Amino acid sequence: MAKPAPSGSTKKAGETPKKATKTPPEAKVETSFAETQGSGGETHQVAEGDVAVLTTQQGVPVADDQNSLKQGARGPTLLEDFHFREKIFHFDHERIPERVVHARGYAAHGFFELTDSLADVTRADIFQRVGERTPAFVRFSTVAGSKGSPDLARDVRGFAVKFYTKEGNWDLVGNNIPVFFIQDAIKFPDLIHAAKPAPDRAFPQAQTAHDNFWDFISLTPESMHMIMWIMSDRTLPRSFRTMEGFGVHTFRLLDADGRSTFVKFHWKPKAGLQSVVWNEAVKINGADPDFHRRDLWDAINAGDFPEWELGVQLFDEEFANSFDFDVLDSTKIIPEEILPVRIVGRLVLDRVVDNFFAETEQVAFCTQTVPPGIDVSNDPLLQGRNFSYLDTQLKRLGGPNFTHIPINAAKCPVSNFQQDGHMAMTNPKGRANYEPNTWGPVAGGPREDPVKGFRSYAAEPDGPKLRIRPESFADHYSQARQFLLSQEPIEQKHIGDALVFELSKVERPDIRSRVVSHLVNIDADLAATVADGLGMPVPEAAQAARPTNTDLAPSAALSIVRNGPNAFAGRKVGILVTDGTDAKLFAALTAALDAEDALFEVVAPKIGGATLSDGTLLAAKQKIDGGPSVLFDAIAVLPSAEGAALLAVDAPAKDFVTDAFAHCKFIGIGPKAEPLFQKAGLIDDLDEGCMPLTGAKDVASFVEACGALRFWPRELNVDLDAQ
Ligand code: HDD
Repeated sequence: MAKPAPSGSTKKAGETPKKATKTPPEAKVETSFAETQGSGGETHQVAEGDVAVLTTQQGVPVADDQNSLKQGARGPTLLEDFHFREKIFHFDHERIPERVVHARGYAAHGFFELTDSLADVTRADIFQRVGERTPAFVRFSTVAGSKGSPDLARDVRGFAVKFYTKEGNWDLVGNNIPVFFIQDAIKFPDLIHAAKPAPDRAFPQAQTAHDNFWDFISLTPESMHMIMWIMSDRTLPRSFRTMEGFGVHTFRLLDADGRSTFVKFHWKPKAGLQSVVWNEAVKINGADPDFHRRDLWDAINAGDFPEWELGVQLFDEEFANSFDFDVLDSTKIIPEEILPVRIVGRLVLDRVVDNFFAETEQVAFCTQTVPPGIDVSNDPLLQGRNFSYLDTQLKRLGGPNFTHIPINAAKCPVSNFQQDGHMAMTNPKGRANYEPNTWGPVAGGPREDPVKGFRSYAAEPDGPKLRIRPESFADHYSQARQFLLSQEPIEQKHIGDALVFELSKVERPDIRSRVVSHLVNIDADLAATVADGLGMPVPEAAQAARPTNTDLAPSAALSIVRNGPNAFAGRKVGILVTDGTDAKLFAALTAALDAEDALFEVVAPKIGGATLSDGTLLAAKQKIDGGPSVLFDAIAVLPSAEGAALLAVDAPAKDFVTDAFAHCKFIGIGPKAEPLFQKAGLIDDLDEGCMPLTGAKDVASFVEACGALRFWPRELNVDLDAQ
């Protein structure tokens, strides 16, 4: 008879994670809605063992929620049925407009902890006291897709952080890429219209591989630096946990005397940078369209709290004027090698939301929400955003009181004379709703505080009123080239591949050609590779407003591969087992993964699991058809001899190994697995990334090798374009 089942699911056979330094996660108790939610937002306590009575929104107990009120058993439904009407009315109004961009997103709560005081340059309260924690809420998103689009679209990721500081909220509304497509906000509607589905046919969804997008891009040379970033694997993150974040614009920090220091904000993931490959992304979207949100949910609930360091690049007017590019131009970076990033704090996400709509959907970020000591710059993209975000919340959340929604409300005192409006939730008592006044115990409050209050930087106006793009914004190619040359060869190859793929979906040859004409200004080799991939001649270089500066030094900080973790912690192995799998080998592998703080999922022909060689019944997390290898960072294939013979004729099992091979993953091969690799056509191609797993020694080498995340040399053997 089978022994009791160890869990075959994630996180070390279901145990609490070993990361002992972390606070154990609060268990997420699955409850029914009605038991926890009061209509006024308060919690209604229900005595243990009791079930709450179902009520209408007005609190009237409901006797029958199965049948509408009818005239006779088979008669028409009556208008008088207020319970039915209220229920349907509320359902009909459940949806609010999705965000016009960044509609698909996922969020979590956490805190920011200051590790290095910035009191020397800013009076912002959040940056004063080392060790102090400030509550934070972070929403990650894709840009172009609608709310239900898949997570692994090739797209920029939003990285929006709301800090609930003691002197008001601060929204740092950034992306996972430090530059942007356009320099002036007036072009934002055009950019987004071009990227989103075409208005006549309403496709394609959540992708840029179409004529409209590349038409706009080919006519917008300022986008070229961003194009290099979005064609890189930065737009295919493995997880929200493995991507950087950037404030993008130059902001200002202000000290108590109003002195200004320019600042650029960076988020650096503790888990290291990691992306997936394009073919894998396409398949993940089918296998698990919620791949990123599931990953965040699972990691936080397992106590493996995602963490980022906050870094700042600080500089003054003199540096700004000496820098080759305009610091107000959002299509440019300041390389870390020129201006180091100073780490000043950490962001930890340690709590999932209770209700997706209330928190993730209703959270409203606004770039202009800054506390005293932080200010905006004249970057024309940021200036435009400062209008757009407030405006969009009115449309999306329905009124000016979106700041009363708990997720948006400041966690410090709020007092002013603004009143009423739709859904006003925090309503002051008393008579005076104007200022100045002489009512109240202390006449006239609340009053301004000239010392504590927010003050803008006293910038001097910069000349006549004009619609003009400054000369200092005119270089469109130099940093695009610098980014490209900062990549490892495999990363450069992926950029070329992505351009060929995207432009192959563009139907008009003149648009393809115009895009490649810009690539000529970036790098002749890249232009030649892409032209060859498209089967077209290399066109003349596009006319450049400024010639490309080919002397910019590459920056190691821009490569994903060079900034990986070199460890397998937090990553996941898919272990394929069958009846008769060697129990000792399975135990050795899972123990080694445990020791590495890595995860695993058991994949088996049947979801009920497999009976191991010692008679243990091992539950499966995935049936083989539902758990393809694209869901894992590496795979181990440990069937018994009989099991391997069965798997060898099973298409999903063959896909499991061929996909892992094609995606350059490390593959652990159990002693009896050969028939599967034989039938899958891989047996003659196995390389050093395909490692035998026979005993403890092999297992240790395999887990160690997995720390490199991918065996990149293989890609040259599995890609026709590379041969
Ligand atoms: Fe934006 C949402 C990031 C340029 C107008 N943007 C939005 C979100 C992020 C960004 C992360 C989602 C916030 C959330 O999770 O709720 N946007 C950026 C970055 C930009 C940028 C990093 C360039 C540096 N955006 C930009 C411009 C405009 C907008 C130039 C308009 C002039 N963005 C919006 C918006 C959104 C938005 C329409 C849609 C939903 C929302 O604001 O709350 O106002």
